[in-house]
Amino acid sequence: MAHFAWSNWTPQELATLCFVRQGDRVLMIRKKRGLGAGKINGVGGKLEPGETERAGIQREAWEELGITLIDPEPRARLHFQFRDGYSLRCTVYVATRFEGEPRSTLEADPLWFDIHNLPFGEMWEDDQLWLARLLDGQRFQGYFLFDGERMLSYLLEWDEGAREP
Ligand code: 6OG
Repeated sequence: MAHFAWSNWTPQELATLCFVRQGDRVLMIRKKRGLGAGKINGVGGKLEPGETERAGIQREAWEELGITLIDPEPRARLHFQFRDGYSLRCTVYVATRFEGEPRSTLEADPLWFDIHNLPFGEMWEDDQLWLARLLDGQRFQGYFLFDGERMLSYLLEWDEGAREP
């Protein structure tokens, strides 16, 4: 990471991600399409042109699972630089409530996990560095360098003091 100039970084694309926490359970998806197909992740995806992040995460939750998130709260920003030149910034939300019954769609299958037994072996490599603390109410900025699916280096900056489970 030492040789990457994050200060002048501008992402090529913007995306959102949301993890739904209800007590000790977390709602995620197995993604069927797009970047990270086959992996387990939160609902989310790239923003459409002119779309706000909040509208984007609601659209993705609806398209992927047929649910409407209630008061999703932005808690983190992920900055991804890939070796081939692609770059993506992703805002991560946590929600505790939603409307509708999660169902499988062409884009995703819903999956619930115990918060103490998250499926890191089937998730993007960066998630194990931050997901438990995020679900515990902490906020952060993350900077990650990837070569395809392999994480080469990372930097996490946790907000001091902010904690709202
Ligand atoms: P669509 O192709 O579905 O948008 N995403 C990542 N999430 C994590 N946790 N780690 C990564 O490491 C990721 N790369 C991409 C952001 C892609 C979706 O996948 C997420 C979006 O929600 C590299 O439109």
